[in-house]
Amino acid sequence: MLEKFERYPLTFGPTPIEKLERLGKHLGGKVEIYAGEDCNSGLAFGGNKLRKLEYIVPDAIASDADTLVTIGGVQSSHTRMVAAVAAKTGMKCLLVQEIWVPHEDAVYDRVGNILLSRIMGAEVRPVDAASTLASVTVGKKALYEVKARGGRPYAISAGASVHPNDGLGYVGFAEEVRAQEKQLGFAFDYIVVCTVTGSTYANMLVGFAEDNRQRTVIGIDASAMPEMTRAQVLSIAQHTATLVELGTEPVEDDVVLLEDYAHPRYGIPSQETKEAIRLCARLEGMITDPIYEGKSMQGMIDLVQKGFFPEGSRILYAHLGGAPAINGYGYTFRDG
Ligand code: 5PA
Repeated sequence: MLEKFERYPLTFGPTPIEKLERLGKHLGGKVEIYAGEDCNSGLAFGGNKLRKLEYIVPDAIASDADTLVTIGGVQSSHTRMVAAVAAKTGMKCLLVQEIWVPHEDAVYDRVGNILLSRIMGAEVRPVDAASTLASVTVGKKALYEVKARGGRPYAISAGASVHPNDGLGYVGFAEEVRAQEKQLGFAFDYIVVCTVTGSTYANMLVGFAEDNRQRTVIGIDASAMPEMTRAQVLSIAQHTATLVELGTEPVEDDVVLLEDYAHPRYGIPSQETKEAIRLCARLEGMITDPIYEGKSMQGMIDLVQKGFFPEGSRILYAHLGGAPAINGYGYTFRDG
């Protein structure tokens, strides 16, 4: 579905899929759990944004931009990835980092993702965020500022979602998994994916709709604004379906977004999220973060324990990166 679109390679290529044997056993051994996607690039620890950015960078280059401008929370992984891509493509980078999350660690705005962005040479601008409207204004101001300095900005939205081409990367993920399934000799019954700005999930859904498996992709909301996220997932999925000429239009019932795991709020892990992070770290040596992947890990564990997946199911946990954020939660995990 993707041949006609230009791609700027930022990832290694197909990412390995690994069986989480000990976690599966610990949870009763009735289902098989696999993970894939975490180690997808040598750029600044990789992650899901790179797949999206591979199809956005060609447009930025074609527009003759010299500065990538984007927005995210203080421990945004997305802003870190945009900083890495700017470095790699020889552009400048301005990052608006909004204070979305109340935090316990005094160094929250000095470590993890934001630290890496600074090291990669991005200009990092922390701002207080009062509302979505305020975010739009701050974003616009940043663009004006780059222009006023004589720069040529290219704006990338939060999470690289809602860009006309952001969907292609995760349609590609589905194509990649289908090829890997041929080698493995079986197909996954379910795919579990963390969801915030929506395009990772929305576009996996489109990719797996190709062989009618869209409802086996389970989105775990980490935004704590599930209605907004659900609407955004559907609208992105419909846009991408048209773009790749899927031939069918995703409908509301295709969006299986579970909202029980985002509490108490975006960026703050619940007791259950912390337990899930520890469990998968201790059984598998696999690191998930308190903002995103820890919540989808918690969701998957809970769903296995509840018997949501029929016995014998093979589940693919899409690990979307994000681990550097854990450094901002040193107090939370001070005793392990
Ligand atoms: C993010 C997003 P979507 O935004 O495409 O739904 O992806 C959710 C997600 N896992 C899942 C990780 C590690 C993520 O970083 N991160 C945002 C960020 O600013 O980093 C866009 C919110």
